[in-house]
Amino acid sequence: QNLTVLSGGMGGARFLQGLLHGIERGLLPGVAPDATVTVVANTADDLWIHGLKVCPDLDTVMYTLGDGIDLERGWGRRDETWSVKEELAAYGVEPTWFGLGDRDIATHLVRTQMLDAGYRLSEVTEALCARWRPGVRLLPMTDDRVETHVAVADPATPSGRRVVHFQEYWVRLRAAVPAEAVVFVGLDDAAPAPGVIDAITDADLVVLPPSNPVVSVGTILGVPRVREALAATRAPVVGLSPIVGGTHVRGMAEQMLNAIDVEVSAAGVGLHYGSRSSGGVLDGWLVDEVDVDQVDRVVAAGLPCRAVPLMMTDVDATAAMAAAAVELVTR
Ligand code: GDP
Ligand code: FO1
Ligand code: CA
Repeated sequence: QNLTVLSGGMGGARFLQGLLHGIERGLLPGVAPDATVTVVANTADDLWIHGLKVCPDLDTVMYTLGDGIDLERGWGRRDETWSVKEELAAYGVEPTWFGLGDRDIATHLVRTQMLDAGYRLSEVTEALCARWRPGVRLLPMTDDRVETHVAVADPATPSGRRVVHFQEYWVRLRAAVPAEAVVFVGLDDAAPAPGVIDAITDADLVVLPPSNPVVSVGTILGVPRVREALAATRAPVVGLSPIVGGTHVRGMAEQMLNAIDVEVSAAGVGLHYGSRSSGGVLDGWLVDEVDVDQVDRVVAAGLPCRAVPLMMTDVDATAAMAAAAVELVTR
């Protein structure tokens, strides 16, 4: 059996930890312990910095499942040092607001060297995973350059707006100002990376984990041909809400949903993804128990929906979420 997961960084990675735990222990109804998992990861957070190509969501999944992640930060390497960052700051080299750890820099050096030698991002990712052995097949959503940029108010400019890279919005501005618009530079011209479409059409189950619905899952859905593959696949497609009790659990999903005028609620996100029977992508949608009052609205729209505990407090809790997701669309 093949499961395919469309993932961002931290939320998707934590979900994947629980999913793999559940598969290994036979906790998912009808899913054999030897089932394989393919991850299609968002690459629109990527940025070029100090001449290096940084891929936050690919690296967060790879480091988390490869047990190299810094658990407290949720990104970058454990046991990290910051000498290069300090030296760059001493030279007054910008940007100083985005920190690359010394160990993490090795990943970006390998990636940049391979890209410069003509390898595709998917080949680079495969090479990096040969070391980290994440236990999943990790695919970038595309090998083409795509970057999320965010428009924020700026009274100093003629238009009253300024566009910044997503990382500047999130890391330097701390998403503390409203996102007036989100732009996915290059997305319309991007081709799905090798294996991405097959991973969706040949899957036995496709999961939209509790990742950011705009800048993680939304970008993957925006890669040309991905939506068609989801509409065509024989696999059930099930999603889990990243919005609990009317806001995100962490990050900036609320600001991103506001930017695209989507209601910041578990039902709002589920209906935004839409039921496959009405042109959307989902066959089932899980919301947290605190949002049980929203279930009827989702069901009334033709999308099967259940309220279950949806906080990824540990791998067993996450495995239970994965089991509920499987149950919702295969029973
Ligand atoms: P990022 O790329 O690092 O931002 O990570 P993702 O996009 O994969 O996931 C971010 C999303 O995870 C946020 O919108 C959070 O609300 C969501 N999230 C984080 N922890 C939990 C959790 O325990 N339960 C649920 N339901 N969502 C969570
Ligand atoms: N997040 C921060 O808040 N501050 C940083 O300095 C920072 C550096 C960084 C370097 C590599 C990397 O893979 C991720 C990094 N992140 C940092 C996290 C990053 O913004 C998030 O992982 C996602 O892009 C948000 O979806
Ligand atoms: Ca991300």
